[in-house]
Amino acid sequence: MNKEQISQIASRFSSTQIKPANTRVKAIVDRVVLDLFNVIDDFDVTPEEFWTAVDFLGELGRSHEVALLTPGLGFDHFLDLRLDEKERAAGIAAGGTPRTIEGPLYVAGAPVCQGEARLDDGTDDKSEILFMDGRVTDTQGKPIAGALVEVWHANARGNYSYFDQTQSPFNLRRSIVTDKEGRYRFRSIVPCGYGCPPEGPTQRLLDLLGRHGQRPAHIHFFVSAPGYRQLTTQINLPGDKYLNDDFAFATREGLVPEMEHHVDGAALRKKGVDRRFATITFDFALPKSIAGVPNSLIARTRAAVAA
Ligand code: MBD
Ligand code: FE
Repeated sequence: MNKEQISQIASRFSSTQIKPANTRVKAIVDRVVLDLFNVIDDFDVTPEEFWTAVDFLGELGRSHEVALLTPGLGFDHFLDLRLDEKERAAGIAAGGTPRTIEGPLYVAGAPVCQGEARLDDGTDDKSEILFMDGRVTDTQGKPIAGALVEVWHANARGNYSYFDQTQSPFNLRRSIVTDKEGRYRFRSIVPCGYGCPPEGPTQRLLDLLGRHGQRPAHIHFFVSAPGYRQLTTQINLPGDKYLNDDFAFATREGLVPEMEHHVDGAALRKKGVDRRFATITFDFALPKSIAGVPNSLIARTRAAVAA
């Protein structure tokens, strides 16, 4: 078929409207259908291949992996790049901490702590201990008291509580309110990188693309304060094999802080711990909200557990 015939077929289907449509949904669906008709024709997709793809999408949904495949195909990072672009165009102050993708594993309702928190439930006494601290400031470096730092990360196997029911509720998840100097600090364990479920549909597709499904070790944050733009970001731990080879394309300059490792007895005693620990200091800078520019908190379906 030629492009003209394909577009005639698609517009015949699109003109079957009998009542008012949502014009935006209709325009986008019409376009997606036309583009996929062209893909089928350009690649001479067989019916068997088509139905294999339909089954794949069904399995992706049943496995709750739709929002796992999207970062793997780069959609989540692409949306971030578009938000960056819109903020630049709106004249929003540079100098804020870079955003990066949320990922599919946030859970709302984590315990709220004032100034400091312990994230791990203490059951992992083998992993390196992590002490992380820093400040939330505006883009001029002025501290923001009472900012909310929501933090979540994986355990030593790369698994997240709630999705991994073997962990205690809200393990490695807390919401920390900054003190009057804008400071937060927490104790946790050093997380390991994440790998897509090896038997799942996402990894099966990645295999067909000749790709791995690994993320470097990382820690997620939502940082918010009244009058400022909400920040969704992550830090990566330096030295990870996948640091610059993240299947979800989320590593960004400015989000890889230094991490110091402490092993000597005096340092351990001073911290009151009985095994090696790492320290990270990282400040978050938030631009002010601007009237008329939508805030950056994105509405999407998220898991939530009553506190
Ligand atoms: C993760 O932990 C994650 O952060 C992303 C983006 C995708 C899968 C697992
Ligand atoms: Fe993650």
